[in-house]
Amino acid sequence: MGTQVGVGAERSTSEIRRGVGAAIGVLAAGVALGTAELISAVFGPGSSPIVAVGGAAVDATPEWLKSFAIRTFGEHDKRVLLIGIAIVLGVAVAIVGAASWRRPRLAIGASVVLGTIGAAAAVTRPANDLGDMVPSIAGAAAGVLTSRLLMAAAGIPTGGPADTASSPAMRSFDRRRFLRAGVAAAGIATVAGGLGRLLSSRATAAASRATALIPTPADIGPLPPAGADLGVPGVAPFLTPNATFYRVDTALFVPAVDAESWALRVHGMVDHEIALGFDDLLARPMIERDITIACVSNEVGGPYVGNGRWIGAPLADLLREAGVHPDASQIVSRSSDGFTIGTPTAVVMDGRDAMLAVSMNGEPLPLEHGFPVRMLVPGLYGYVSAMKWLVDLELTTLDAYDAYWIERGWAKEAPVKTQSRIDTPGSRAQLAPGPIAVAGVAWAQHRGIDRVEVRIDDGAWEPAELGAEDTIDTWRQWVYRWDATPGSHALAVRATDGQGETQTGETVPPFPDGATGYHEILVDVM
Ligand SMILES: Nc1nc2c(c(=O)[nH]1)N[C@H]1C(S)=C(S)[C@@H](COP(=O)(O)O)O[C@H]1N2
Ligand SMILES: [Mo]
Repeated sequence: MGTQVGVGAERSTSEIRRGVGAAIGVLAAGVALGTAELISAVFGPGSSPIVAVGGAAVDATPEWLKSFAIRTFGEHDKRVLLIGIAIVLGVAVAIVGAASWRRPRLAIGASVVLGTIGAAAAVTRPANDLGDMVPSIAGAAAGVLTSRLLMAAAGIPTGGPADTASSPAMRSFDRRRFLRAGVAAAGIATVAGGLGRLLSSRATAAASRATALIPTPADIGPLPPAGADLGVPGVAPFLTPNATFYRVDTALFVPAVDAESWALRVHGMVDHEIALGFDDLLARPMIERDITIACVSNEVGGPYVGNGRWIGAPLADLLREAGVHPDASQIVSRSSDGFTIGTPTAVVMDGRDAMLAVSMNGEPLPLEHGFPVRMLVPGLYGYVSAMKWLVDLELTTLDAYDAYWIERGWAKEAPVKTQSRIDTPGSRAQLAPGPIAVAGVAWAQHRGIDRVEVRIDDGAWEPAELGAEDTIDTWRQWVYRWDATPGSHALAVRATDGQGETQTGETVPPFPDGATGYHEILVDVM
């Protein structure tokens, strides 16, 4: 049982009643706004009563007050306005809540008034229409419902006129019960509001992506040659479609960055800091290249590797303009959500096609793959090169800073290890005897693939046929025409890179600098 406050404790009771009533008003308003934010994610960011009333307030503010606000609060002026609105609203609903002991219908009246203000602001904002009233109306309804439930939990009579006419004494105030209900309401308000903000920022980023320009490259790299794709069913296509491209990142929610407000800062050990916006980046000469990227966490035979055609600005040129100090051995990149990657400067400057990419396979970068701008450095694992949602580049030394995964024990420098994968037949496949196409992909970015061999059981390594080479920065398909004989068989593959190094058969796990070992599968032929 919770703490019971008897009807007799008159003095303190009236104070508690007012406090409880005020809390109910604030909580109900919180749930109302949270609900409205969540629903505004469906109707568009402009339908949020907070955004609409805020916008209307800005428009209604006389010029002298606006310039006073900008003078006084600078770039925080909008935040000050929102805080002001929140305080006014909070005081109003607290007063209404405190009065609702005597006049329980007041909560409904207040909800109607506030909902109407929100709906009126939303529907009259430029570019809005009738549908934009829905979040405010739904929010008001949620506010009424919440205040009713909390009043019931607090023991406030919410019944008809007979009830209100009688003494509004606190029949039995169960403090624990009310606290539970209050915490639940606060939780709902926070989760709904947070989710609503999240969804609408995602909608803003998606809208930005939908209108983002794809620059015309000044330098178009080789197109995948005919024969890069061997056309064997079941093998990863030579260019990986965006929809099936692997995704690896620490982001719980895909960061929502819009191109219009995107900015990149290049700073640290440079002669001149550089700040550039998305249009500035697009105005730079662009290159278009096929580049295969891979994740260090990929197990032998795993899926975390893909090949895309990317358009971007050469990173080395930008760094030369910034004037990188000779001892600045590390480029630390940061994303909008605070993730960090460290890349050796020497690798980026050695002539390879390191770029700030804006386009992936003919489209603006998908949100999941780093819209609007990501970094790519052919030949390095993603965690030391491929920063998505990039917003900051800082030149420093390798000793001075450990990025996110380095702090967690992964290797500081991580060139991609030569690997090969059997895509078909699948592991444990049941096959008919006769000709079988054993096929897959092999990669050793920035060294290229010169040879792929297949071994059946304890037999000799037999050469596979290779797809035509695109560049040394891309993977190659391979196929081995096998005449399958009845029985269970182990099939293994190995690749040799462009420098004549054959991948090692020694099996090591991905930690700390990439897995090695042969991809081997078992099949049954019968
Ligand atoms: N912002 C950010 N960028 C990131 C990561 C991340 O967690 N956050 N992960 C990196 C890792 S480990 C890899 S393998 C690649 C994967 O890129 P993809 O998801 O586009 O395939 O992104 C890299 N860039
Ligand atoms: Mo990765």
